[in-house]
Amino acid sequence: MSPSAPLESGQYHPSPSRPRFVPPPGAVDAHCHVFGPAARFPYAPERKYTPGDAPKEELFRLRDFLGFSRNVIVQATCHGRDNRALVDALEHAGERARGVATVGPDVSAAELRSLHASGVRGVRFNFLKRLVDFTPRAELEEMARKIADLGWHVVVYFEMADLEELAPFFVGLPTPVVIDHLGRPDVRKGVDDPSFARFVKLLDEQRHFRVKVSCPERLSASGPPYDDVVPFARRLVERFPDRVLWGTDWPHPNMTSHLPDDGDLVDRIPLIAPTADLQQRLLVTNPERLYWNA
Ligand code: 0GY
Repeated sequence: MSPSAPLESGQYHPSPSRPRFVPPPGAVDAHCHVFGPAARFPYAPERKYTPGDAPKEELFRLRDFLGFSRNVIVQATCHGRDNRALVDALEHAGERARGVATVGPDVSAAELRSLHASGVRGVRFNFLKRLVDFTPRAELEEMARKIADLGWHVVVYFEMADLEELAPFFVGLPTPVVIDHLGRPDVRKGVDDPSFARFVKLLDEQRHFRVKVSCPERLSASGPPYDDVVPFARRLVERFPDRVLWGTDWPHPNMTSHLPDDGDLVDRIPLIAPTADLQQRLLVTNPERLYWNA
């Protein structure tokens, strides 16, 4: 793949390899972002990082190159509550994309209806201190109440070390809950560590929770090809085959150690979902139910 413009930021891989794994028809990359372009969609003043531009054209090119049919584009913190770049990408993609927005507690019913018409089906609550300032729980609850009637869900991003404190809040949410990036376990502790067992138990008990088996590049201690993350993802896929989602996380904001090769990430899929049936559910059935049939 050759990007249309040279990379200035060095933020995403300029020439990912073509994956050997062929995703099934209709496959969804259920976690990716668009950034800017800043000249048209400025980054939020309150942002904690400033990415290089990663515009929709590059995302759609990557989608096609990797053999995917559809994207779920997730509003990233660097755009704050300004969802214009997301909406622009969704409107250009039509039925080939859905979105997850960031809103405030004061969001109006008309704004939510407009986002829904553009393809938004969820909001994201981010609890990573390096990415966002604290938002009072009452405000998050207010947002969740407002979106529940639309059939939307809440995407949550947190560190597994914070799960115990956050879990009661998640359990009380009136919507489905989608957990980002395997719940961010400390993979050095191994898949049988009690902290991961508690996470699995929470998913056992909360049947409206789902989890993205994404982002090995952020969690791995061993580095590419992220073999140390495979047992975590595979355990979740095999135990919750109807509640897992997969995504590239392109363009991989805040990765400083290396630029992940998106083709290599796709080639991890048969290791975490070893049968055609599991792959179909992970890549097609599950995201379709949540994003296209909601
Ligand atoms: C991700 C992960 C990160 C960034 C964000 O919204 C964001 O800015 O989520 C991260 O830095 O771990 O999913 O994109």
